[in-house]
Amino acid sequence: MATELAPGLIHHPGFLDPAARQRLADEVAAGLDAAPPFVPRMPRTGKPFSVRMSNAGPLGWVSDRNGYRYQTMHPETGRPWPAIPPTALAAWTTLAGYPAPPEACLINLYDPAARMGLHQDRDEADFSAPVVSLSLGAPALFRFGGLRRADPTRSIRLLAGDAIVIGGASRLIFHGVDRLYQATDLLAEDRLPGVLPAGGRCNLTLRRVSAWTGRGVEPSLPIS
Ligand code: MD3
Ligand code: FE
Repeated sequence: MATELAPGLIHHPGFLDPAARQRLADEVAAGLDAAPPFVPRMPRTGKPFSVRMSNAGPLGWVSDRNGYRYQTMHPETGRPWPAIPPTALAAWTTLAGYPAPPEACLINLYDPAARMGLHQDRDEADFSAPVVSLSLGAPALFRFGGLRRADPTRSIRLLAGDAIVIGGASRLIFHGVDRLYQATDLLAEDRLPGVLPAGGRCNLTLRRVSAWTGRGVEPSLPIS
C-alpha cells in the first residue's frame, strides 16, 4: 500500500519483492563492473562524500572540485555509462506517471557508517518529472523537510525493496539519509555481495535531466 508522505512524495513499501530485488542486485552488479564506484567530492573544498557512486543511462551525476553536473562519461574510465538496469526501468514505467524514459540512474552505495546530508536535487532542467528511488540492502533513516532548509523535518525508515516517488510539490524538498540500521536478518538477496560491504545499502534514483517537449524522438536513447 502506498502512503503520501507529503503532496507529491509517495512511499511504496515493499514495491520490489525478493525475486525482483535479487534481479535488480544482479543488474546493478553487472553495471558496476562496467562503471566502477567512484568517490564524489564536494565542490571547492574537495571533501570526499561518505557515499560512493556510479551511474547508468545516457547521463550520470558527478561531483568534484569543479561542481555538480550531469555528464555522458564515467569520470575515471572515460567510458559511457552502462544501460539503466531493466528492473529499475520497469519501476519508472509503473511509478513515474511520466511519458518519457529516465535519462540518468544514480547509484548510491552506503557502507554502514555512510550518510548523506540534507540537500535538494536541483541539477536537472526539468522539475516537472518526478525522481523515482529504489532501495536495496540495509535499512536507512531517510529525513525530509520542506522547500527551505530550515523547515521542520520528518523521518521514515527505508527498507530493501521500498520505492519512493518524489514529484509535484515535493520535487525540490530538502532530504537526506541520517544513518543505516544494522539488520541481523537480511535475506540472502538483500546482502548484495560483490556490490556492498556487509551491512551496506544501495539506492538507485531515476531522473529526467533535460526538458522534454513531448514531441519528436529521444535524441540519445534507443527506440525500443
Ligand atoms: C526528495 N538519495 O541521490 S532517496 C540522492 O537514499 C538522494 O540515497 C537518497 O537523496 C538515498 O539525491 C534518498 C529518496 C529521494 C531521492 C531524490 C529526491 C528523495 C528525494 C529528490 C527530491 C526530493
Ligand atoms: Fe537527493
